[in-house]
Amino acid sequence: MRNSFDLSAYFVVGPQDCGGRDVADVVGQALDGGATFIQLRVKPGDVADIVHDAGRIADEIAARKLQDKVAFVIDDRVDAAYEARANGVKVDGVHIGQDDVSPVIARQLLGPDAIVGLSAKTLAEVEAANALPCGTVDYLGAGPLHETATKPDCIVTDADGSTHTLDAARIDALCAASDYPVVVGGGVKLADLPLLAGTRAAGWFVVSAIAAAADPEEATRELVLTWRTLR
Ligand code: TZP
Ligand code: MG
Repeated sequence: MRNSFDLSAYFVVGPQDCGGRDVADVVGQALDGGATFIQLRVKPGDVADIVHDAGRIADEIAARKLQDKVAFVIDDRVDAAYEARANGVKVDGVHIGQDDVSPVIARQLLGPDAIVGLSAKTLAEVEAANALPCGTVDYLGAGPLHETATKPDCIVTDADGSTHTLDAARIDALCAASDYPVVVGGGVKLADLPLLAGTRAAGWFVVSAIAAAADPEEATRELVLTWRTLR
């Protein structure tokens, strides 16, 4: 059976985001603060490095007995997720972008029990995700709420070439159109949670609000408790 998952407090992180701190330690702190979903996003990364870090992050999750509560996926690299799972590392699945391997191939490679997340930031991308074979995709990731130095190329481009970030109305339009839960991120900080909580988003995702915080555990706890109060 596919693990159920909680998108409400979704932490995306790789070694490049941790200011010289160990990525598995930072994930451990985020877990102690209440993160509900972890994505390992290594830029750049080769399979061996990703599988190594994935094993250490899976150990942090297991040490807290959170394997059935906190989902753990790898960004982009279906090959690394496949290899990790083949080596007995508890990776639940992948999060893929529009330019990565197709979600259908990811599903075929990882099997029916894996979690497959897909980035989709326009109505056209949401509708294309809806049209995929049933059971291909589990959730969508949308952004950015704000332009962000963590992923400078993340911006929504309309058919006429104009670019924009998301706002509450656009988020609600994506959520209403989507057959899947939608998690929203990109420049999200504590102060954005009231706006997000007023939308139909299933949760928020962040990199720097946790990874670059002086105290990642406390930063996560503040986000999680604030979200719980708002929802
Ligand atoms: N996908 C869309 S924006 C983004 C990703 C991975 C980066 C978000 O990083 P931050 O630091 O929370 O703005
Ligand atoms: Mg990607």
